[in-house]
Amino acid sequence: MRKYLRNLAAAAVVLMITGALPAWAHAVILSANPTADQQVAPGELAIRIEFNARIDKERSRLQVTAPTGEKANVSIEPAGEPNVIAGTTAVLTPGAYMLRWQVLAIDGHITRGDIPFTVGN
Ligand SMILES: [Cu+2]
Repeated sequence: MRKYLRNLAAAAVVLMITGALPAWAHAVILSANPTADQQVAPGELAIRIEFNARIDKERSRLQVTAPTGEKANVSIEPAGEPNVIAGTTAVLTPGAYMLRWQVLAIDGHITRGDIPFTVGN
């Protein structure tokens, strides 16, 4: 939490100096698996989201909400490309799911979003 606050403060300082958020600095998705509204096969799902910027993986997270409403965090693999977050879910059974991602770009800006997807046969 303290680190999080420090990052927020750092982002505020950037704002004061530049007067605006540099558009290039925000982490925006370039490609994702799953994509929005995709249907995937039952079982473990390999999540992979590629961004346009380097990501602080330790301070980013992936969370999957099951059809039951139960939320499960998915561990982000520490290795790999610096602009990609990846992780593998537990076994998913058929139904409607929501993948929530939140990432901290190395400039201190946090972005987040939701990717709805379906598990089906
Ligand atoms: Cu930014």
